[in-house]
Amino acid sequence: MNFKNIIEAANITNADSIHPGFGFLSENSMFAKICEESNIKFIGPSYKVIELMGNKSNAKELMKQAGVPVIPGSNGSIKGLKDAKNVCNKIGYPVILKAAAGGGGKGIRIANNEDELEINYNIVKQEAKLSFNDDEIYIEKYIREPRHIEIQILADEHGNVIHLGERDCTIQRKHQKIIEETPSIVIDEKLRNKMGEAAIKAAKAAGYTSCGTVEFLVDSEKNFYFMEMNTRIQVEHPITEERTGIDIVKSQIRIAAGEKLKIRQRDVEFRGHCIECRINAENPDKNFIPCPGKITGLNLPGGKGIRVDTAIYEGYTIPPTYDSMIAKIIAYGANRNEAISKMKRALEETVIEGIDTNIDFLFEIIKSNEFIRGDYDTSFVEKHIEERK
Ligand code: MV4
Repeated sequence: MNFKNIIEAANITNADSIHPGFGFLSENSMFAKICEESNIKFIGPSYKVIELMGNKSNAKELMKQAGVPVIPGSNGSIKGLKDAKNVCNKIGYPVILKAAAGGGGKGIRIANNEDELEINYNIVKQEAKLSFNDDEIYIEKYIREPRHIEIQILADEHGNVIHLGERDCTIQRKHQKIIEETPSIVIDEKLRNKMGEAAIKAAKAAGYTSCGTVEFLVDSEKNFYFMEMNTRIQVEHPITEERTGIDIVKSQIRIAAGEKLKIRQRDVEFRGHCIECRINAENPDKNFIPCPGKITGLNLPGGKGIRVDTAIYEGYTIPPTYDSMIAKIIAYGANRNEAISKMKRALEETVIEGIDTNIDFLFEIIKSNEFIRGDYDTSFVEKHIEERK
């Protein structure tokens, strides 16, 4: 997290660019700006776009102006409790209050009526002030049991933007994704094209470059709404790589080097089905408490259709100071059933000794009837946890 040391390391090693990964610095506009000022290419969008998308309320207003569907709500940020009440009376309850500087689930509360609005308005404002040092909030109609569908895009520095289809990231716990898949069971080709077009429109409106993700909520009637834009490569990008055959990180680096996109939208082909499971060092039986420590024994899965993205090895010690995600298992099959079978086999093959992991928990979800039917929404994991108690 030490900007100065990172820039110095880049200078000493004659690095002309920095890839920020998907960690803390990947969406830090200040870091991107310092890279630019140091003549080091930040492999990502411009710091100005990161900053613009970082304020979720402003980002939403921009998309609304550009004609991208957004969830009904306040016009930009809320000016006070009275303003909040007016907005909510207009859109109707339930509503959701969100911190403009938030995103990904921090600083959000639902209100079912005016009393709850009064309470939660102050709570969200306080939380936003404490977490982000920015108490700006906005309000939206609350959408019940949505699916979280995101569209991967690639945008070069010459105005070309393409999309690589959707990822269904609905299976989450406390706003942490656990399992992602593509294609989504709720998205057909027509809707994919429509959402892809909307994502491209969003990227163009923002003057976006590099790879990026446009997040949408999809309601039970398959209406889709822009939620926010992630200005980094994401953890779940491999499932899109496997289904399109496009190396997103390579594209990101080529774009940063000033190259034009080599592929046009009509060249993008979607093949088969891909699922990712995130392996975390945590104990699902103890409220998912992180479990750092030494890996004393390890067997990773392999074979056709299985990709494992990880850096762990036998003897490695997982430090307590980092994220608990230690590996990703990515299963590709000709169709969804095949991808599920391969994932089950891969999870069964995986052995990680010395620490607790969520592997058995992932297996339970993958083999559940709801998952197999593709019948799930954002409350699926919480319901599953309740059932196993
Ligand atoms: C919503 C919503 C329903 N209606 N907004 C959660 C994370 C943050 N990015 C926004 N989130 C939500 N926003 C409206 N207007 C429901 C959620 C939400 C959610 C979204 C995607 C995946 C899991 C979720 C779990 C709880 C709430």
